[in-house]
Amino acid sequence: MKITDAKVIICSPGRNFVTLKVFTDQGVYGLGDATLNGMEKAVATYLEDYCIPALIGRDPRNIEDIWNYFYRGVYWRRGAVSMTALSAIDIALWDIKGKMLNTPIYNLLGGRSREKVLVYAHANGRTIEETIEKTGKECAAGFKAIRIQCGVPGIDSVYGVPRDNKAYEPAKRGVAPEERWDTSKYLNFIPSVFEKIRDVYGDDLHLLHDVHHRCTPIEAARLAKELEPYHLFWLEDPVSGELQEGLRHIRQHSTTPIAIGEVFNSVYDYTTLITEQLIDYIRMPLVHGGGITHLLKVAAIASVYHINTGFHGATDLSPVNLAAALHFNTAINNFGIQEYMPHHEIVCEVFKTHYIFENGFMSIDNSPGTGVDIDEKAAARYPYVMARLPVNRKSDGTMFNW
Ligand code: EZ4
Ligand code: CO
Repeated sequence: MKITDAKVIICSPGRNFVTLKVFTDQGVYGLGDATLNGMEKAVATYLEDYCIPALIGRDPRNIEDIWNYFYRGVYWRRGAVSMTALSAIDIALWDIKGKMLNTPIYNLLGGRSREKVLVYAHANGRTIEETIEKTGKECAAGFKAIRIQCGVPGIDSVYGVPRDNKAYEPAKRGVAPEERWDTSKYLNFIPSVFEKIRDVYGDDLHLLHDVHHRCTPIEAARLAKELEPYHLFWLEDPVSGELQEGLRHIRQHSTTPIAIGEVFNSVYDYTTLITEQLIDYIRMPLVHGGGITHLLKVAAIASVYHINTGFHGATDLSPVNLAAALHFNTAINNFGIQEYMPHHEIVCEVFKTHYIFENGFMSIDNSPGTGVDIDEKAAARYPYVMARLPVNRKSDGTMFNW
């Protein structure tokens, strides 16, 4: 069996997605997600100019070898752009294998470990009142776990909290906007949000919070400690994590569970964090972390240290990634939770999926491979739109040294 060709499809049904389609001489093709928010074209170029020419002619059944060819065989290893490209190749190859064997990917990963996959929703309010209201809406929709973000008095623009009450979308059209951030205002305010949410919704609901890397280790330690009474499911990306040892500060001061790594892209970003048990959840998603092949290894190492997965799953990760993640989450033992934000409804015109959300959980059927297909004619109706994630400065204009 041989790979005969591959192509990159960029479309923007509401937001940009990059999809890799790998063709074989058996008529079967595979799809991989290659979306890296704000850097879409860099990944597309790396795939088109560097990876695809080297992919053609290889046997798509040899996923492990192809993974190592594009990781270890490349002189300049790692990095978000190349790891996203490699993830897309890997997911497409697992899709092909599933289709060739007429079986869903979860079956290739050891079969079912669970009936359904716990997911969490987002409640993003500009004020505490709005956050309470949005949390109520997600509870009514059936969610058992909700990520709570809130505007902060005195800060104009809080990452991920829409100012205009529109859909969640941290990327803005055009060149990256510059925003101002004030960590002390944020730290003084956030515990009061969780106090009110617990007052209104009680103790059963799982609550999560995302710091988006906006603290130093000692600031993050203070936040984790002050949020302790509200029993968070996790505190996410409390620091950037580039300095893995920095997480020791947080652990020394608090029992709030820590999730990290939606911007990581290899197991080597995690080694100290895992082996010193400095975290509780792995955030690195399939689409940016080297695909199923690499995350299987990361999850296996994490499992030895009682660490679970909690993959990134915002709307800028395509339905191809979500489907692959649901297979992965269905199969592995140390799954924790999956982030889930429903895609804009026009995304369904382009991507045809086989997963459902029901009463707080998601499940995927036994369609072969990932179970996702792409309608290329529909994709062509939504051309690429330039959009970038914001840059933040302190209130006096200094760049942060997070
Ligand atoms: O900032 O997906 O946990 N979710 C997040 C997301 C990410 C965006 C980046 O593209 O932090 O909002
Ligand atoms: Co996050």
